[in-house]
Amino acid sequence: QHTEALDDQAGGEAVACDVVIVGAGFAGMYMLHLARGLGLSAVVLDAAYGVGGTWFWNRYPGARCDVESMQYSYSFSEELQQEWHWTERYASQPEILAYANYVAKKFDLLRDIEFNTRVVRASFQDEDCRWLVSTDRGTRYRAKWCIMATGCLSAAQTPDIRGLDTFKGRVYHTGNWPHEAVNLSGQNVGAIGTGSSGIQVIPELAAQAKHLYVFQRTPNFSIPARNRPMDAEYENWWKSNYAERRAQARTMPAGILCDLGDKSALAVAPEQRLQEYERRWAAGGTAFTAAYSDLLRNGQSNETAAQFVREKIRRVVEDPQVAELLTPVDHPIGAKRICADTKYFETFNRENVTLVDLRANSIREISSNGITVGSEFYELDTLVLATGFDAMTGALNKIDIVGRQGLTLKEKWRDGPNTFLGLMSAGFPNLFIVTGPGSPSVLTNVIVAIEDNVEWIAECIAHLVDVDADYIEATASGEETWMEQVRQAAEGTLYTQAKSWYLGVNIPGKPAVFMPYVGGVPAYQRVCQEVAADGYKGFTIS
Ligand code: N01
Repeated sequence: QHTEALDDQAGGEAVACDVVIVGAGFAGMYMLHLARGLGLSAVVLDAAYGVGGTWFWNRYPGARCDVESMQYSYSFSEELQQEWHWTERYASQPEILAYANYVAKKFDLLRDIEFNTRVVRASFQDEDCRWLVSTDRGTRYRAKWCIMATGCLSAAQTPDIRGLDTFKGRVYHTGNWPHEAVNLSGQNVGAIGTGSSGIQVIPELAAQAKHLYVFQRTPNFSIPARNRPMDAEYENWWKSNYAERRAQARTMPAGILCDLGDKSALAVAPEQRLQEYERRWAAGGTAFTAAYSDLLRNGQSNETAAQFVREKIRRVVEDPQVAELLTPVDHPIGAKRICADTKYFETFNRENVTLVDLRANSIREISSNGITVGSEFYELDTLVLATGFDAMTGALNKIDIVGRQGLTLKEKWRDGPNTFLGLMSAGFPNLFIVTGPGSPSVLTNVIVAIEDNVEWIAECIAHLVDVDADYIEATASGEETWMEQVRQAAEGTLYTQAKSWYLGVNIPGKPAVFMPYVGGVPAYQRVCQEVAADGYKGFTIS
Protein backbone atom coordinates (compact mmCIF):
# COMPACT_ATOMS: atom_id res chain seq x y z
CA GLN A 1 0.00 0.00 0.00
CA HIS A 2 1.98 2.98 -1.22
CA THR A 3 0.00 5.54 0.79
CA GLU A 4 0.25 3.60 4.04
CA ALA A 5 2.92 5.85 5.44
CA LEU A 6 0.42 8.73 5.38
CA ASP A 7 -1.41 7.18 8.33
CA ASP A 8 1.44 7.71 10.73
CA GLN A 9 2.96 10.72 9.07
CA ALA A 10 4.96 12.84 11.46
CA GLY A 11 3.44 15.92 9.81
CA GLY A 12 1.41 16.92 12.83
CA GLU A 13 -2.06 16.35 14.17
CA ALA A 14 -4.93 15.57 11.87
CA VAL A 15 -7.75 18.12 11.88
CA ALA A 16 -10.62 16.64 13.87
CA CYS A 17 -14.19 16.96 12.66
CA ASP A 18 -17.40 14.94 12.67
CA VAL A 19 -17.75 14.46 8.95
CA VAL A 20 -15.36 14.48 6.01
CA ILE A 21 -17.07 14.76 2.65
CA VAL A 22 -15.07 13.96 -0.47
CA GLY A 23 -16.27 15.96 -3.48
CA ALA A 24 -17.87 19.39 -3.85
CA GLY A 25 -20.31 18.53 -6.59
CA PHE A 26 -24.07 18.49 -6.12
CA ALA A 27 -23.83 15.56 -3.69
CA GLY A 28 -21.06 16.99 -1.52
CA MET A 29 -22.62 20.45 -1.33
CA TYR A 30 -25.99 19.17 -0.17
CA MET A 31 -24.33 16.74 2.25
CA LEU A 32 -22.46 19.63 3.83
CA HIS A 33 -25.66 21.62 4.17
CA LEU A 34 -27.46 18.75 5.92
CA ALA A 35 -24.50 17.83 8.13
CA ARG A 36 -24.45 21.40 9.40
CA GLY A 37 -28.17 21.19 10.01
CA LEU A 38 -27.47 18.29 12.36
CA GLY A 39 -25.05 20.48 14.27
CA LEU A 40 -22.04 18.52 13.06
CA SER A 41 -18.69 19.92 12.06
CA ALA A 42 -17.95 19.01 8.47
CA VAL A 43 -15.32 19.65 5.85
CA VAL A 44 -15.54 19.06 2.12
CA LEU A 45 -12.40 18.25 0.13
CA ASP A 46 -12.19 18.66 -3.63
CA ALA A 47 -9.39 18.51 -6.17
CA ALA A 48 -10.96 21.32 -8.22
CA TYR A 49 -10.65 25.02 -7.45
CA GLY A 50 -14.40 25.44 -7.36
CA VAL A 51 -17.68 23.66 -6.74
CA GLY A 52 -19.70 21.78 -9.34
CA GLY A 53 -18.00 18.39 -9.70
CA THR A 54 -18.85 16.98 -13.11
CA TRP A 55 -19.94 20.42 -14.24
CA PHE A 56 -16.66 21.92 -13.11
CA TRP A 57 -14.58 19.57 -15.26
CA ASN A 58 -16.73 18.91 -18.33
CA ARG A 59 -16.36 22.33 -19.95
CA TYR A 60 -16.16 21.21 -23.53
CA PRO A 61 -18.03 23.28 -26.10
CA GLY A 62 -21.59 22.00 -26.41
CA ALA A 63 -21.69 20.49 -22.89
CA ARG A 64 -25.26 20.54 -21.77
CA CYS A 65 -27.48 18.45 -19.55
CA ASP A 66 -30.01 16.13 -21.17
CA VAL A 67 -32.43 16.28 -18.26
CA GLU A 68 -34.63 19.39 -18.46
CA SER A 69 -33.36 22.25 -16.34
CA MET A 70 -36.64 22.60 -14.42
CA GLN A 71 -35.95 19.09 -13.11
CA TYR A 72 -32.14 18.98 -13.07
CA SER A 73 -31.88 21.17 -10.00
CA TYR A 74 -32.17 20.85 -6.24
CA SER A 75 -35.63 20.47 -4.78
CA PHE A 76 -34.70 20.81 -1.11
CA SER A 77 -35.21 24.55 -0.91
CA GLU A 78 -38.46 26.09 -2.12
CA GLU A 79 -36.84 29.52 -1.98
CA LEU A 80 -33.97 28.38 -4.18
CA GLN A 81 -36.13 26.69 -6.77
CA GLN A 82 -38.41 29.73 -6.95
CA GLU A 83 -35.72 32.37 -7.26
CA TRP A 84 -33.40 30.61 -9.73
CA HIS A 85 -34.25 31.19 -13.39
CA TRP A 86 -33.10 28.73 -16.04
CA THR A 87 -32.78 30.34 -19.43
CA GLU A 88 -33.13 27.23 -21.58
CA ARG A 89 -35.05 23.97 -21.73
CA TYR A 90 -31.75 22.13 -21.24
CA ALA A 91 -29.15 24.02 -19.26
CA SER A 92 -25.67 24.53 -20.67
CA GLN A 93 -22.61 23.64 -18.63
CA PRO A 94 -21.78 27.31 -17.80
CA GLU A 95 -25.29 27.88 -16.52
CA ILE A 96 -25.26 24.74 -14.35
CA LEU A 97 -21.88 25.76 -12.97
CA ALA A 98 -23.23 29.24 -12.25
CA TYR A 99 -26.13 27.58 -10.42
CA ALA A 100 -23.75 25.44 -8.35
CA ASN A 101 -21.83 28.58 -7.38
CA TYR A 102 -25.04 30.39 -6.56
CA VAL A 103 -26.11 27.56 -4.26
CA ALA A 104 -22.68 27.49 -2.58
CA LYS A 105 -23.00 31.19 -1.86
CA LYS A 106 -26.63 31.15 -0.82
CA PHE A 107 -26.05 28.42 1.75
CA ASP A 108 -22.67 29.79 2.77
CA LEU A 109 -20.94 26.52 1.89
CA LEU A 110 -17.55 27.78 0.77
CA ARG A 111 -16.11 28.35 4.26
CA ASP A 112 -16.10 24.58 4.85
CA ILE A 113 -14.73 23.50 1.49
CA GLU A 114 -11.02 22.93 0.90
CA PHE A 115 -10.34 23.30 -2.81
CA ASN A 116 -7.27 22.18 -4.77
CA THR A 117 -7.13 19.26 -2.37
CA ARG A 118 -7.22 15.71 -3.66
CA VAL A 119 -7.95 12.91 -1.22
CA VAL A 120 -5.43 10.13 -1.72
CA ARG A 121 -6.20 7.86 1.22
CA ALA A 122 -8.96 7.20 3.70
CA SER A 123 -8.29 4.56 6.31
CA PHE A 124 -10.48 3.28 9.11
CA GLN A 125 -8.85 3.32 12.52
CA ASP A 126 -10.20 0.32 14.37
CA GLU A 127 -9.10 1.53 17.79
CA ASP A 128 -11.27 4.64 17.91
CA CYS A 129 -13.66 4.10 14.97
CA ARG A 130 -12.42 7.12 13.09
CA TRP A 131 -11.57 7.71 9.44
CA LEU A 132 -8.16 9.19 8.81
CA VAL A 133 -8.28 11.04 5.50
CA SER A 134 -5.04 12.14 3.81
CA THR A 135 -4.70 14.58 0.94
CA ASP A 136 -2.13 15.34 -1.73
CA ARG A 137 -1.30 18.55 0.13
CA GLY A 138 -0.07 16.61 3.11
CA THR A 139 -3.06 17.62 5.21
CA ARG A 140 -5.02 15.07 7.24
CA TYR A 141 -8.46 14.92 8.76
CA ARG A 142 -9.81 12.62 11.42
CA ALA A 143 -13.57 12.16 11.33
CA LYS A 144 -16.18 9.79 12.63
CA TRP A 145 -18.02 9.69 9.32
CA CYS A 146 -16.55 9.74 5.87
CA ILE A 147 -18.84 10.39 2.94
CA MET A 148 -17.76 9.71 -0.60
CA ALA A 149 -19.55 12.21 -2.84
CA THR A 150 -17.09 11.42 -5.61
CA GLY A 151 -19.52 11.14 -8.52
CA CYS A 152 -20.37 8.38 -10.97
CA LEU A 153 -18.72 9.83 -14.06
CA SER A 154 -15.76 11.70 -12.67
CA ALA A 155 -12.72 9.59 -13.51
CA ALA A 156 -11.97 10.47 -17.13
CA GLN A 157 -10.65 7.59 -19.20
CA THR A 158 -7.80 8.11 -21.61
CA PRO A 159 -7.48 5.13 -23.95
CA ASP A 160 -4.26 3.23 -24.24
CA ILE A 161 -3.57 3.88 -27.92
CA ARG A 162 -0.08 3.25 -29.22
CA GLY A 163 1.82 6.49 -29.68
CA LEU A 164 -0.71 8.78 -28.01
CA ASP A 165 2.05 10.20 -25.82
CA THR A 166 4.15 11.06 -28.89
CA PHE A 167 1.52 13.36 -30.41
CA LYS A 168 2.98 16.86 -30.60
CA GLY A 169 -0.29 18.77 -30.97
CA ARG A 170 -2.67 19.55 -28.18
CA VAL A 171 -4.76 16.75 -26.67
CA TYR A 172 -8.00 17.57 -24.84
CA HIS A 173 -10.25 15.18 -22.94
CA THR A 174 -13.89 16.29 -22.80
CA GLY A 175 -14.01 15.26 -19.14
CA ASN A 176 -11.07 17.50 -18.29
CA TRP A 177 -11.41 20.43 -20.65
CA PRO A 178 -9.14 23.47 -20.20
CA HIS A 179 -10.54 26.51 -18.50
CA GLU A 180 -9.07 28.99 -20.92
CA ALA A 181 -10.56 29.42 -24.38
CA VAL A 182 -9.50 26.83 -26.94
CA ASN A 183 -9.14 28.18 -30.44
CA LEU A 184 -9.40 25.59 -33.19
CA SER A 185 -9.77 27.85 -36.18
CA GLY A 186 -7.57 26.87 -39.09
CA GLN A 187 -6.77 23.52 -37.49
CA ASN A 188 -7.17 19.92 -38.47
CA VAL A 189 -8.88 18.32 -35.50
CA GLY A 190 -9.38 14.66 -34.72
CA ALA A 191 -12.14 13.51 -32.36
CA ILE A 192 -12.22 10.04 -30.87
CA GLY A 193 -15.44 8.87 -29.24
CA THR A 194 -19.09 9.13 -30.16
CA GLY A 195 -20.91 8.75 -26.84
CA SER A 196 -22.94 11.54 -25.18
CA SER A 197 -19.88 13.78 -24.89
CA GLY A 198 -18.67 13.17 -28.45
CA ILE A 199 -22.13 13.72 -29.87
CA GLN A 200 -22.31 17.09 -28.13
CA VAL A 201 -18.80 18.31 -28.88
CA ILE A 202 -18.51 17.16 -32.51
CA PRO A 203 -20.92 19.75 -34.02
CA GLU A 204 -19.08 22.49 -32.11
CA LEU A 205 -15.66 21.29 -33.24
CA ALA A 206 -16.89 21.11 -36.83
CA ALA A 207 -18.06 24.72 -36.65
CA GLN A 208 -14.58 25.89 -35.56
CA ALA A 209 -12.04 23.61 -37.19
CA LYS A 210 -10.62 23.80 -40.67
CA HIS A 211 -11.31 20.09 -40.94
CA LEU A 212 -12.70 17.62 -38.43
CA TYR A 213 -11.99 13.90 -38.58
CA VAL A 214 -14.35 11.86 -36.41
CA PHE A 215 -12.86 8.49 -35.49
CA GLN A 216 -15.84 6.28 -34.74
CA ARG A 217 -15.73 2.79 -33.30
CA THR A 218 -19.40 2.32 -32.40
CA PRO A 219 -22.25 4.43 -33.77
CA ASN A 220 -24.80 5.52 -31.21
CA PHE A 221 -28.50 6.23 -31.04
CA SER A 222 -29.25 9.89 -30.54
CA ILE A 223 -32.47 11.87 -30.36
CA PRO A 224 -32.61 15.58 -31.23
CA ALA A 225 -32.65 17.55 -27.96
CA ARG A 226 -34.69 20.39 -29.46
CA ASN A 227 -33.26 22.75 -26.93
CA ARG A 228 -34.87 26.20 -26.85
CA PRO A 229 -35.13 29.26 -24.67
CA MET A 230 -37.17 28.67 -21.53
CA ASP A 231 -40.85 29.05 -22.14
CA ALA A 232 -42.27 31.39 -19.46
CA GLU A 233 -45.51 29.50 -19.27
CA TYR A 234 -43.71 26.19 -18.80
CA GLU A 235 -41.48 27.65 -16.13
CA ASN A 236 -44.52 28.98 -14.36
CA TRP A 237 -46.28 25.61 -14.64
CA TRP A 238 -43.42 24.12 -12.65
CA LYS A 239 -42.94 26.94 -10.21
CA SER A 240 -46.61 27.36 -9.37
CA ASN A 241 -46.57 23.90 -7.88
CA TYR A 242 -42.94 22.87 -7.66
CA ALA A 243 -43.16 20.65 -4.57
CA GLU A 244 -45.98 18.58 -5.99
CA ARG A 245 -44.31 18.19 -9.40
CA ARG A 246 -41.07 17.09 -7.77
CA ALA A 247 -43.01 14.54 -5.73
CA GLN A 248 -44.65 13.30 -8.92
CA ALA A 249 -41.25 12.98 -10.58
CA ARG A 250 -40.17 10.74 -7.72
CA THR A 251 -42.95 8.31 -8.58
CA MET A 252 -41.40 7.76 -12.04
CA PRO A 253 -38.72 5.10 -12.58
CA ALA A 254 -36.06 7.60 -13.67
CA GLY A 255 -37.15 10.26 -11.18
CA ILE A 256 -38.07 12.44 -14.15
CA LEU A 257 -41.57 13.70 -14.73
CA CYS A 258 -42.29 12.68 -18.30
CA ASP A 259 -44.87 11.15 -20.52
CA LEU A 260 -44.39 7.47 -19.72
CA GLY A 261 -46.11 4.98 -22.00
CA ASP A 262 -47.79 2.13 -20.17
CA LYS A 263 -48.35 -0.24 -23.11
CA SER A 264 -46.11 -2.67 -24.90
CA ALA A 265 -44.86 -1.36 -28.25
CA LEU A 266 -46.29 -4.53 -29.76
CA ALA A 267 -49.77 -3.90 -28.37
CA VAL A 268 -50.46 -1.01 -30.74
CA ALA A 269 -50.96 -0.92 -34.51
CA PRO A 270 -47.81 -0.09 -36.52
CA GLU A 271 -49.25 3.22 -37.83
CA GLN A 272 -50.15 4.32 -34.34
CA ARG A 273 -46.70 3.40 -33.11
CA LEU A 274 -45.08 5.35 -35.90
CA GLN A 275 -47.18 8.37 -34.99
CA GLU A 276 -46.10 8.10 -31.38
CA TYR A 277 -42.42 7.89 -32.34
CA GLU A 278 -42.84 10.86 -34.69
CA ARG A 279 -44.49 12.85 -31.93
CA ARG A 280 -41.67 12.10 -29.50
CA TRP A 281 -38.99 12.73 -32.13
CA ALA A 282 -40.51 16.14 -32.77
CA ALA A 283 -40.75 16.89 -29.03
CA GLY A 284 -37.08 15.92 -28.65
CA GLY A 285 -35.12 14.55 -25.73
CA THR A 286 -34.43 11.22 -24.13
CA ALA A 287 -38.08 10.62 -23.18
CA PHE A 288 -38.23 9.05 -26.63
CA THR A 289 -37.48 5.65 -25.08
CA ALA A 290 -40.28 6.12 -22.54
CA ALA A 291 -42.83 5.73 -25.36
CA TYR A 292 -43.63 2.13 -24.45
CA SER A 293 -43.27 0.20 -21.25
CA ASP A 294 -41.23 -2.67 -22.68
CA LEU A 295 -38.68 -0.92 -24.91
CA LEU A 296 -35.90 -2.02 -22.59
CA ARG A 297 -37.33 -5.45 -21.87
CA ASN A 298 -38.47 -6.88 -25.15
CA GLY A 299 -36.10 -7.13 -28.11
CA GLN A 300 -38.89 -7.03 -30.66
CA SER A 301 -40.43 -3.92 -29.11
CA ASN A 302 -37.04 -2.30 -28.93
CA GLU A 303 -36.44 -3.00 -32.59
CA THR A 304 -39.49 -0.90 -33.56
CA ALA A 305 -37.94 2.16 -31.90
CA ALA A 306 -34.41 1.37 -33.12
CA GLN A 307 -35.68 0.98 -36.68
CA PHE A 308 -37.44 4.33 -36.48
CA VAL A 309 -34.28 6.13 -35.39
CA ARG A 310 -32.13 4.36 -38.00
CA GLU A 311 -34.54 5.56 -40.67
CA LYS A 312 -34.23 9.14 -39.38
CA ILE A 313 -30.43 8.95 -39.54
CA ARG A 314 -30.60 7.72 -43.12
CA ARG A 315 -32.85 10.61 -44.01
CA VAL A 316 -30.68 13.27 -42.38
CA VAL A 317 -27.28 12.13 -43.61
CA GLU A 318 -26.87 12.87 -47.30
CA ASP A 319 -24.11 10.43 -48.21
CA PRO A 320 -25.66 6.93 -47.96
CA GLN A 321 -22.33 5.32 -47.12
CA VAL A 322 -21.72 7.74 -44.27
CA ALA A 323 -25.32 7.26 -43.13
CA GLU A 324 -24.80 3.48 -42.92
CA LEU A 325 -21.65 3.96 -40.85
CA LEU A 326 -23.53 6.25 -38.47
CA THR A 327 -26.40 3.80 -38.05
CA PRO A 328 -26.21 1.78 -34.84
CA VAL A 329 -26.87 -1.90 -35.31
CA ASP A 330 -24.94 -3.66 -32.57
CA HIS A 331 -27.06 -2.86 -29.52
CA PRO A 332 -30.69 -2.24 -28.56
CA ILE A 333 -31.67 1.42 -28.42
CA GLY A 334 -31.33 2.68 -24.83
CA ALA A 335 -29.12 -0.24 -23.73
CA LYS A 336 -26.22 2.18 -23.95
CA ARG A 337 -27.11 5.56 -22.50
CA ILE A 338 -29.28 7.24 -25.13
CA CYS A 339 -27.82 10.51 -26.42
CA ALA A 340 -29.52 13.83 -27.06
CA ASP A 341 -28.00 16.05 -29.70
CA THR A 342 -28.14 19.35 -31.48
CA LYS A 343 -27.50 18.78 -35.18
CA TYR A 344 -25.16 15.85 -34.66
CA PHE A 345 -26.07 13.78 -37.70
CA GLU A 346 -26.39 16.96 -39.81
CA THR A 347 -22.75 17.70 -38.99
CA PHE A 348 -21.68 14.86 -41.28
CA ASN A 349 -23.17 16.71 -44.25
CA ARG A 350 -20.55 19.43 -43.84
CA GLU A 351 -17.71 19.63 -46.32
CA ASN A 352 -15.15 19.96 -43.56
CA VAL A 353 -16.13 16.77 -41.71
CA THR A 354 -14.89 13.26 -42.43
CA LEU A 355 -16.11 10.15 -40.66
CA VAL A 356 -13.41 7.54 -40.19
CA ASP A 357 -14.74 4.06 -39.49
CA LEU A 358 -12.70 2.24 -36.88
CA ARG A 359 -14.68 -0.96 -37.24
CA ALA A 360 -13.24 -1.65 -40.68
CA ASN A 361 -9.72 -0.74 -39.51
CA SER A 362 -8.77 0.20 -36.00
CA ILE A 363 -6.30 2.92 -35.06
CA ARG A 364 -2.86 1.53 -35.86
CA GLU A 365 -0.99 4.25 -34.08
CA ILE A 366 -0.81 7.88 -33.20
CA SER A 367 2.37 9.64 -34.21
CA SER A 368 3.72 13.15 -33.61
CA ASN A 369 1.42 14.72 -36.22
CA GLY A 370 -1.53 12.45 -36.78
CA ILE A 371 -3.34 9.14 -36.65
CA THR A 372 -2.89 6.09 -38.85
CA VAL A 373 -5.96 3.96 -39.44
CA GLY A 374 -5.30 0.91 -41.60
CA SER A 375 -3.12 2.31 -44.37
CA GLU A 376 -4.57 5.85 -44.19
CA PHE A 377 -2.76 8.67 -42.40
CA TYR A 378 -4.71 11.66 -41.06
CA GLU A 379 -2.63 14.71 -40.32
CA LEU A 380 -3.86 16.50 -37.19
CA ASP A 381 -3.06 19.61 -35.17
CA THR A 382 -5.32 18.83 -32.22
CA LEU A 383 -6.86 15.71 -30.79
CA VAL A 384 -10.09 15.63 -28.77
CA LEU A 385 -10.75 12.55 -26.67
CA ALA A 386 -14.42 12.01 -25.87
CA THR A 387 -13.54 8.57 -24.61
CA GLY A 388 -15.60 8.45 -21.45
CA PHE A 389 -15.08 7.51 -17.84
CA ASP A 390 -14.18 4.73 -15.48
CA ALA A 391 -17.76 4.95 -14.26
CA MET A 392 -19.18 4.42 -10.79
CA THR A 393 -16.09 2.82 -9.23
CA GLY A 394 -13.27 4.79 -10.92
CA ALA A 395 -13.24 7.82 -8.63
CA LEU A 396 -13.49 5.63 -5.51
CA ASN A 397 -10.70 3.33 -6.66
CA LYS A 398 -8.39 6.28 -7.23
CA ILE A 399 -8.39 6.73 -3.45
CA ASP A 400 -6.78 4.13 -1.21
CA ILE A 401 -9.82 3.33 0.89
CA VAL A 402 -8.85 0.99 3.70
CA GLY A 403 -11.47 -0.57 5.96
CA ARG A 404 -11.33 -3.01 8.84
CA GLN A 405 -8.17 -5.09 9.24
CA GLY A 406 -6.45 -3.45 6.31
CA LEU A 407 -9.07 -4.56 3.77
CA THR A 408 -8.99 -2.20 0.78
CA LEU A 409 -12.13 -1.34 -1.17
CA LYS A 410 -10.25 -1.99 -4.41
CA GLU A 411 -9.38 -5.49 -3.26
CA LYS A 412 -12.89 -6.16 -2.00
CA TRP A 413 -14.36 -5.00 -5.32
CA ARG A 414 -11.90 -6.86 -7.51
CA ASP A 415 -14.67 -8.98 -9.05
CA GLY A 416 -17.18 -6.14 -9.08
CA PRO A 417 -18.55 -3.66 -6.55
CA ASN A 418 -20.57 -5.02 -3.62
CA THR A 419 -22.70 -2.63 -1.62
CA PHE A 420 -25.84 -2.54 0.41
CA LEU A 421 -28.19 -0.14 -1.41
CA GLY A 422 -25.17 1.47 -3.05
CA LEU A 423 -24.75 3.31 0.24
CA MET A 424 -22.29 1.24 2.27
CA SER A 425 -20.00 -1.74 1.87
CA ALA A 426 -19.36 -4.39 4.54
CA GLY A 427 -15.96 -3.98 6.15
CA PHE A 428 -16.09 -0.18 5.83
CA PRO A 429 -17.98 1.12 8.85
CA ASN A 430 -19.17 4.73 8.87
CA LEU A 431 -18.18 5.13 5.22
CA PHE A 432 -21.11 6.25 3.09
CA ILE A 433 -21.21 6.50 -0.68
CA VAL A 434 -23.60 8.86 -2.45
CA THR A 435 -25.06 7.29 -5.63
CA GLY A 436 -22.74 4.32 -5.33
CA PRO A 437 -22.79 1.20 -7.49
CA GLY A 438 -25.95 -0.74 -6.70
CA SER A 439 -28.06 2.42 -6.57
CA PRO A 440 -30.18 3.75 -9.47
CA SER A 441 -28.00 6.88 -9.84
CA VAL A 442 -26.86 6.98 -13.48
CA LEU A 443 -30.17 5.60 -14.76
CA THR A 444 -32.07 8.49 -13.25
CA ASN A 445 -32.11 12.23 -12.84
CA VAL A 446 -28.97 12.12 -10.77
CA ILE A 447 -29.96 15.15 -8.70
CA VAL A 448 -32.99 13.22 -7.45
CA ALA A 449 -30.76 10.23 -6.71
CA ILE A 450 -28.31 12.51 -4.88
CA GLU A 451 -30.94 14.25 -2.79
CA ASP A 452 -32.55 10.97 -1.74
CA ASN A 453 -29.21 9.38 -0.82
CA VAL A 454 -27.93 12.45 1.02
CA GLU A 455 -31.16 12.77 3.02
CA TRP A 456 -31.03 9.08 3.89
CA ILE A 457 -27.42 9.41 5.07
CA ALA A 458 -28.21 12.51 7.13
CA GLU A 459 -31.15 10.77 8.82
CA CYS A 460 -29.00 7.74 9.47
CA ILE A 461 -26.27 9.84 11.09
CA ALA A 462 -28.89 11.67 13.18
CA HIS A 463 -30.10 8.28 14.39
CA LEU A 464 -26.55 7.15 15.20
CA VAL A 465 -25.99 10.32 17.20
CA ASP A 466 -29.29 9.76 19.00
CA VAL A 467 -28.45 6.24 20.08
CA ASP A 468 -24.83 7.20 20.72
CA ALA A 469 -23.52 4.52 18.37
CA ASP A 470 -19.86 4.07 17.54
CA TYR A 471 -20.53 2.83 14.07
CA ILE A 472 -22.89 1.52 11.44
CA GLU A 473 -21.79 -1.11 8.98
CA ALA A 474 -23.47 -3.08 6.20
CA THR A 475 -23.76 -6.77 7.07
CA ALA A 476 -22.41 -9.31 4.62
CA SER A 477 -25.85 -10.89 4.30
CA GLY A 478 -27.63 -7.55 3.78
CA GLU A 479 -25.16 -6.80 1.04
CA GLU A 480 -25.51 -10.21 -0.60
CA THR A 481 -29.28 -10.01 -0.64
CA TRP A 482 -29.19 -6.54 -2.18
CA MET A 483 -26.61 -7.45 -4.82
CA GLU A 484 -28.79 -10.38 -5.82
CA GLN A 485 -31.69 -7.97 -6.28
CA VAL A 486 -29.48 -5.69 -8.36
CA ARG A 487 -28.45 -8.64 -10.54
CA GLN A 488 -31.99 -9.91 -10.96
CA ALA A 489 -33.33 -6.48 -11.85
CA ALA A 490 -30.77 -6.17 -14.65
CA GLU A 491 -31.29 -9.69 -15.93
CA GLY A 492 -34.81 -9.07 -17.11
CA THR A 493 -33.71 -6.16 -19.29
CA LEU A 494 -31.89 -5.47 -22.56
CA TYR A 495 -29.24 -3.38 -20.77
CA THR A 496 -26.89 -6.32 -20.56
CA GLN A 497 -26.87 -6.64 -24.36
CA ALA A 498 -24.67 -3.60 -24.96
CA LYS A 499 -20.98 -3.16 -24.30
CA SER A 500 -21.47 -0.12 -22.14
CA TRP A 501 -19.81 1.68 -19.26
CA TYR A 502 -22.77 0.54 -17.14
CA LEU A 503 -21.09 -2.87 -17.38
CA GLY A 504 -17.59 -1.52 -17.02
CA VAL A 505 -16.43 -3.10 -20.27
CA ASN A 506 -15.02 0.20 -21.55
CA ILE A 507 -12.17 -0.16 -19.07
CA PRO A 508 -9.54 -2.82 -19.76
CA GLY A 509 -9.46 -5.38 -16.95
CA LYS A 510 -12.59 -4.08 -15.22
CA PRO A 511 -14.95 -6.92 -14.27
CA ALA A 512 -18.07 -7.01 -16.44
CA VAL A 513 -20.78 -6.43 -13.85
CA PHE A 514 -23.88 -4.35 -14.45
CA MET A 515 -23.40 -1.72 -11.76
CA PRO A 516 -26.53 0.42 -11.36
CA TYR A 517 -29.85 -0.78 -9.92
CA VAL A 518 -32.44 -0.77 -12.73
CA GLY A 519 -35.47 -1.21 -10.48
CA GLY A 520 -36.19 2.52 -10.60
CA VAL A 521 -36.42 5.36 -8.10
CA PRO A 522 -39.72 4.40 -6.37
CA ALA A 523 -38.72 0.76 -5.73
CA TYR A 524 -35.28 1.81 -4.50
CA GLN A 525 -36.66 4.52 -2.27
CA ARG A 526 -39.16 2.11 -0.78
CA VAL A 527 -36.40 -0.32 0.19
CA CYS A 528 -34.21 2.47 1.61
CA GLN A 529 -37.09 3.77 3.72
CA GLU A 530 -38.14 0.31 4.90
CA VAL A 531 -34.59 -0.52 5.93
CA ALA A 532 -34.37 2.66 8.01
CA ALA A 533 -37.84 2.21 9.51
CA ASP A 534 -36.90 -1.34 10.44
CA GLY A 535 -34.06 -0.15 12.66
CA TYR A 536 -31.53 -0.23 9.79
CA LYS A 537 -32.10 -3.86 9.00
CA GLY A 538 -29.19 -5.27 7.02
CA PHE A 539 -26.78 -3.03 8.91
CA THR A 540 -25.05 -3.55 12.22
CA ILE A 541 -25.17 -0.63 14.62
CA SER A 542 -22.95 -0.80 17.64
O1 N01 B 1 -18.43 8.39 -22.72
P1 N01 B 1 -18.93 7.03 -23.39
P2 N01 B 1 -19.12 9.84 -22.76
N1 N01 B 1 -10.76 3.92 -29.66
O2 N01 B 1 -18.25 5.95 -22.62
C1 N01 B 1 -15.11 5.62 -27.64
C2 N01 B 1 -22.93 11.11 -19.30
N2 N01 B 1 -22.94 12.32 -20.13
O3 N01 B 1 -18.21 10.77 -22.06
O4 N01 B 1 -18.56 2.63 -27.90
C3 N01 B 1 -11.86 4.40 -30.24
O5 N01 B 1 -20.39 6.97 -23.50
C4 N01 B 1 -16.25 4.68 -27.35
O6 N01 B 1 -16.38 3.73 -28.37
P3 N01 B 1 -17.11 2.30 -28.08
C5 N01 B 1 -23.86 10.07 -19.90
O7 N01 B 1 -24.41 9.29 -18.87
C6 N01 B 1 -24.11 13.01 -20.19
O8 N01 B 1 -19.55 10.19 -24.11
O9 N01 B 1 -16.49 1.78 -26.81
N3 N01 B 1 -12.94 4.81 -29.58
C7 N01 B 1 -17.41 5.66 -27.25
O10 N01 B 1 -17.86 6.04 -28.51
C8 N01 B 1 -22.91 9.30 -20.76
O11 N01 B 1 -23.38 8.03 -21.13
C9 N01 B 1 -24.19 14.10 -20.99
O12 N01 B 1 -16.80 1.48 -29.26
C10 N01 B 1 -12.90 4.74 -28.25
C11 N01 B 1 -16.75 6.87 -26.59
O13 N01 B 1 -15.36 6.75 -26.80
C12 N01 B 1 -21.69 9.26 -19.90
O14 N01 B 1 -21.64 10.55 -19.32
C13 N01 B 1 -23.10 14.54 -21.72
C14 N01 B 1 -11.79 4.25 -27.56
C15 N01 B 1 -16.99 6.93 -25.11
O15 N01 B 1 -18.35 7.10 -24.86
C16 N01 B 1 -20.40 8.98 -20.63
O16 N01 B 1 -20.41 9.66 -21.88
C17 N01 B 1 -21.93 13.82 -21.63
C18 N01 B 1 -10.68 3.82 -28.33
N4 N01 B 1 -9.58 3.31 -27.76
C19 N01 B 1 -21.86 12.72 -20.83
N5 N01 B 1 -12.05 4.30 -26.25
C20 N01 B 1 -25.49 14.80 -21.07
O17 N01 B 1 -26.18 15.01 -20.09
C21 N01 B 1 -13.28 4.81 -26.12
N6 N01 B 1 -13.81 5.08 -27.32
C22 N01 B 1 -25.96 15.18 -22.37
